[in-house]
Amino acid sequence: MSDCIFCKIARGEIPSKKVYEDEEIFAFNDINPIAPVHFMIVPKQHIASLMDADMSHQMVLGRILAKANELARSQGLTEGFRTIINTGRIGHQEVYHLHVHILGGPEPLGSML
Ligand code: DGP
Repeated sequence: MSDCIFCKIARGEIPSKKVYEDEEIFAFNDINPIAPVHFMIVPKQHIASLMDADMSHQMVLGRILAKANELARSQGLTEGFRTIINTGRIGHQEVYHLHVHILGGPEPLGSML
């Protein structure tokens, strides 16, 4: 999707604070952090939401979760972190390009649920 903001970020057309990139996924800091460390991991392939995911996406979705630990540690999160995937209107999704939020910091995060 050429007009998707996260597609543009993943292509480098919109600047971001990059955390990681490989051929399938891109990770970058959230522009409105709600924790001392707050970044997102996205597939480069446009998948609008978890509501649009199916078994054809299992490799890239697995890759995102399998990379989360390494990327969190690279940002100093050695004692744990929170992962959030907002999905659809009811799930408060704002940007319709599937993304996994990774949040953490030196102290335990307050409950967000
Ligand atoms: P949500 O769809 O509700 O899971 O949240 C989307 C997040 O994306 C929100 O925390 C703010 C972030 N965001 C929106 N636009 C940009 C942008 O242009 N750059 C960056 N780095 N983050 C953005």
